[in-house]
Amino acid sequence: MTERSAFVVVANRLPVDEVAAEGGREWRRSPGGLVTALHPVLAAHQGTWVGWAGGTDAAPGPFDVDGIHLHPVPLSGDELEKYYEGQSNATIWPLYHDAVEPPMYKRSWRDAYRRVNARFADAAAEVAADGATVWVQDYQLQLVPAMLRERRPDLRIGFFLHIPFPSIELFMQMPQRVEILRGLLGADLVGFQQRLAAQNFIRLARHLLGLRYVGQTVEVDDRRVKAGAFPISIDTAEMERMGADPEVQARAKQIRKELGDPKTVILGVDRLDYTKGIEQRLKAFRELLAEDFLSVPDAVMVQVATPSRERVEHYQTLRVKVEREVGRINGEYARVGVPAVHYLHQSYSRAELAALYRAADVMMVTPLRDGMNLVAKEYVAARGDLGGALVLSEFAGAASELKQAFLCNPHDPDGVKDALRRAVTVDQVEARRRMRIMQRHLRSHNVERWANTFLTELRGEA
Ligand code: ADQ
Repeated sequence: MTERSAFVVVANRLPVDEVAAEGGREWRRSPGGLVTALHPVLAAHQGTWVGWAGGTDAAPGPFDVDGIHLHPVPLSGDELEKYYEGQSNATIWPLYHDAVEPPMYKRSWRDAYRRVNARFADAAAEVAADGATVWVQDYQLQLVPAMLRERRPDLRIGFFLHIPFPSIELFMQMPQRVEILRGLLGADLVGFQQRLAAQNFIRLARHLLGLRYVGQTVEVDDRRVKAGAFPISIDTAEMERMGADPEVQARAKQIRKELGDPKTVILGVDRLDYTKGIEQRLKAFRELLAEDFLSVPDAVMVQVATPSRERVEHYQTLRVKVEREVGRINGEYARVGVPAVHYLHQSYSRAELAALYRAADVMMVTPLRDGMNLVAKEYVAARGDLGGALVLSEFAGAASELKQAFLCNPHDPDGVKDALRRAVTVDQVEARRRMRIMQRHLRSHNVERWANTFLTELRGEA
């Protein structure tokens, strides 16, 4: 029998990657804030992480990495297509991001989503010790809390949604709406990035199921379900260290040199996703070039767009649109050997990202809607030199905290241009003042605090 844990994390992916090693392949902990934040809690409680290991061959049996038990959940090729690419990323993802692309609804996707969620619930029920705390993560697993409660009423169950939670009007489109809402209400505590999202959720419970609520607490049968805002953050100290690393700084210098030592380097770093506002940002850059406010080679833009969800149709269309816009800008404004936009459809190491952050005079984070956006926070934390300026969309969760950024409405092209103009021309004293305030905030509001606040509240100790 598997060893049972007093603390269990359930997430779509396990926090490990399979890499080539001496004598074959081995599992390594993947970089990322969530696992960094949860690692100490998991290690202290003999914790288990339940999730998909990647791949559609038979899943490996349970194994340990860095003192954490990992419990793989298998997915078939058909389930990957219907549960993950379909229901999670072509129905729920667009709907929860203000339907900036039309959500697609399919019965077979919903069925797969239900089946896979049940498998995750079974796995969590199997590994959780009596009275254990289980923390379920994100939109792929919204049915798990209720399914798990049915199997194991003794557990303390938390759920955190990393993406926005939509308004009632939008949520009501979903054919599976009652099932999803009931799924979430299986938790004792449901956490969101933003206060507004928590309010949407509470009002929805009344609207759709006629449930009573008092403050942030919904009454469900004889239980109380609490909703609240727990804005996620980054491992601030790690990013500060990376930004201060002499090798990273040397690399930043080299990047600027390779770009032709321009006066202004403008940077975008995102997963290639239609919620991130990449086209809007490119358009603002193009128009400022057209107006001669910026000119090549004095100003260049670097857009890193990590490949993402490449088998989902919306993502294929987006890639074509972004690459067409990059081609258009370079066609009009580049010269031989001097591109206007450097477009990189690649993944990078944390150190290379930190070097890019250090090399950029202006960082553009312009999502049409984003739960939080960690790139904005990483950029600020990497700038121990107090250099650089951040242009940030009001529609990113991060905007409620990083108020000293140059905020803009990404749906308004003139607004984006204006913010970019102000960020390019801000005087140094003012820019440094803004950076300093945002850095101070991130030092105290790091990902460790996020995890602790949620877990304290979940255990009823708050
Ligand atoms: P994402 O939509 O993935 O996350 P974000 O918060 O920006 O968005 O996180 C992306 C992460 O990937 C960052 O840590 C970034 O450094 C990294 N990354 C981006 N491009 C990369 C590249 N080319 N190479 C390597 N790494 C790269 C979802 C929600 C967000 C929410 C997070 C966490 O959509 O709103 O902030 O979860 O809750």
